[in-house]
Amino acid sequence: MSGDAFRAALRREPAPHTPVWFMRQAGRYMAEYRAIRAKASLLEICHRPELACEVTLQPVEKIGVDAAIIFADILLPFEPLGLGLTFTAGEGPAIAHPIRTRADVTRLKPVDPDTDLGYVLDAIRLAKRALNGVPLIGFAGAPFTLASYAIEGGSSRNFAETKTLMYGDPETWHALMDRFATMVGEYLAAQGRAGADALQLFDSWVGCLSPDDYRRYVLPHSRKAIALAKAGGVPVIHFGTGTSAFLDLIAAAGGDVIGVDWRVSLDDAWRAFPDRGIQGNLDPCALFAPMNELTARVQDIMAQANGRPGHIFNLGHGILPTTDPGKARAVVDLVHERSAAPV
Ligand code: 1CP
Repeated sequence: MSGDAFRAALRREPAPHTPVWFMRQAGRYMAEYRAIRAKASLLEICHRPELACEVTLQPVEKIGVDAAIIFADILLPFEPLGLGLTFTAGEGPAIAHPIRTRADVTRLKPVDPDTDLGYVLDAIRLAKRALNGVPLIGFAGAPFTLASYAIEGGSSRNFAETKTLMYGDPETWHALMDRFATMVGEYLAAQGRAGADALQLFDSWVGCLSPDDYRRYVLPHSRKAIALAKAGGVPVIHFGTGTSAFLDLIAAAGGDVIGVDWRVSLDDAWRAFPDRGIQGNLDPCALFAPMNELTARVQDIMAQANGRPGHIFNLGHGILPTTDPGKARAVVDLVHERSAAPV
């Protein structure tokens, strides 16, 4: 069963083949997703467990991945926090009340994941049953990446407002990060109780920091979030992009598996944290390359992992909306063929 491969890799045990899934695997590159999206907004899909469940299953059926990730978004907790969340077509998320001052942090409403985000937990319970043994990943945004959206008011290029608060008012910064760490840790633990087999913490934009800033302003908070998440015994995957300069610090936050992007080789990453699993790290743009080039790149990653237990094949960041689903399927088949134990 392919579910065994993912579960074994999470524990760094030998697996029948290298498990593979893709970040953002349920989404706009799939016609099946676009058909549902034509009838419901992103937030509506998230709020309705039966729709979220349906979208969660699509890449398992169509692409043949070894694990599903629950359909949700890292920004959903902004609704119960009172930040005002909308998604605008083409422009991404917009936060109505960005955080800039200590008073803004004090004003944040308490969040109880079991009630305020209960619809995500319901979707996990539904998907878990429908998946019939295929592992299900729950997820949340890491404190830094969440703080960047909350402070900037949306997506950002250089994180100027985020760093203005971080450098200019460290007390308020740490108060906000501590709030987010507790909330995210409790939310992930609740997803584990609802049935998730693994929990991924997305620190998508943390690579904008220097190693020293990461150590001072982020590490204690990510460590707290991961410790709370792991309390229920469900393994945690800690993912970031642009982290090659501080992989040792990412590992120090405590994840069981570390997700890395294509800017670092798997050999180098594994040297930085020999006692953890590794997830990655095909460039999402490699899926736009001709098939022979794509095959060579997949094989190169397999060669670097060299059959070492604890490798989960993935992209280095989310699959892009213009990707051909046939190419995604081809990568899954290649990884399975090249790693299957001879019979
Ligand atoms: O309307 C749409 O369909 C818009 C696209 C979309 C989708 C499919 C958004 C808007 N969110 C999602 C769902 C989503 N978001 C999933 C489930 C799909 C899956 O993985 O199978 C997941 C895991 C996320 C996580 C997420 N949301 C991250 C972390 C992962 C990453 O790619 O770094 C981030 C940063 C977000 C914020 C977000 N959500 C959506 C947008 C446009 C953005 C902003 C991205 C940016 O700032 O550039």
